[in-house]
Amino acid sequence: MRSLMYLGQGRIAAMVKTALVIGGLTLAMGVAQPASADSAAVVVKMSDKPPKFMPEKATIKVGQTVQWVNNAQTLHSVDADPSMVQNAKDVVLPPGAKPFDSGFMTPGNTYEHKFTVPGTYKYTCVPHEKDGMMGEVVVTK
Ligand SMILES: [Cu+2]
Repeated sequence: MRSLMYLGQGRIAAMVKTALVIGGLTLAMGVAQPASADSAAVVVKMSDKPPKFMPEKATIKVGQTVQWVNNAQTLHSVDADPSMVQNAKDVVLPPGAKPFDSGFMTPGNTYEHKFTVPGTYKYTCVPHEKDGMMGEVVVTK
């Protein structure tokens, strides 16, 4: 009888331990996710139909990072380099800001850019420039 009781208590103790471990893992995952989301001030997603940046306009503070996520099914890009696009007027950079370009982003890929110069940035997606896939980032001081 006694040994059975001990066995029962041992099992309960093991279950509590397992629950604590699972609880700890959930807690650790719960903490890790907001931390990674906080590293980018704004997330801009890309869509195929129609080809668009979402949101098309983002406002951040100087020193913050924008993360672009190609969660669509086709190639997209983030291009703020007038020499890389079809129509240089599709790109606007504030004075002193360096051009940037993600290159082709396959579905599931992300690209991040940290904005250190305040002002208005206009960029396009090279595969969909002619379709009017344009984005804007306003960086405030
Ligand atoms: Cu595109």
